[in-house]
Amino acid sequence: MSATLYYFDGRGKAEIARLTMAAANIPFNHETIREKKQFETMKSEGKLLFGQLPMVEFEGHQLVQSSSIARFFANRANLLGSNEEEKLKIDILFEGSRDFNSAFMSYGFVGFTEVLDKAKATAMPKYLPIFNSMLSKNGSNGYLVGSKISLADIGLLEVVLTIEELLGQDELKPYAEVQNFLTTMKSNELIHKYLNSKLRPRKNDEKYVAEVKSVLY
Ligand SMILES: N[C@@H](CCC(=O)N[C@@H](CS)C(=O)NCC(=O)O)C(=O)O
Repeated sequence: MSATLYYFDGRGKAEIARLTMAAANIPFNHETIREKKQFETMKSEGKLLFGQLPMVEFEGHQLVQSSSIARFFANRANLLGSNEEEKLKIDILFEGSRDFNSAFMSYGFVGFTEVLDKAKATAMPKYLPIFNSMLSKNGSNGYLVGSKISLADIGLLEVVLTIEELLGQDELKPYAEVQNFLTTMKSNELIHKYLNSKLRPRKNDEKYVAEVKSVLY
């Protein structure tokens, strides 16, 4: 059964859901919210538990909260670990990746260069060495935990793709394990297919920021 994702015409808080549905091989289509009226109608129909997007309709569920949506689909595809220790590691590393990713979430909304300068000065030197080290401790096989893709990898992938696109590959040069991880992830057939599809939104630009603001405020 396919899923329907409701979100703006960009990555934002929905991208982790898109990447996870892709990795879990769940077909999905996108309902783009461009006008305040659409958002208000969804809220008045009680479709958004916290009055927020993203929301995914799937098998009668109206799924909200981006990390919960990702966990739900990761669980369907056994991407949450195969024993208690793996499950705990994957969950902790996934949450860490969400914290890391939040450094880029306001890209365009509180300036473009300002967000990148701050991420370069704070989040990147904090998180990249940790993830690099965890990849090394797991045996340098391109995965954070075990020997196959997990939700932790999907979380890290989102932020590493952002760094590569917005700041360039050179930023990753001091982190050989992260570079190897990125190559491994990009060679995953399902991820590759999604990243090269029309479902993958473009990076934030002024038009996108204006559209989101016009819906929310
Ligand atoms: N914790 C939620 C936050 C979602 C969220 O903040 N969504 C924004 C759009 S990106 C929203 O709908 N804001 C409207 C509001 O909070 O009233 C998640 O991760 O899904």
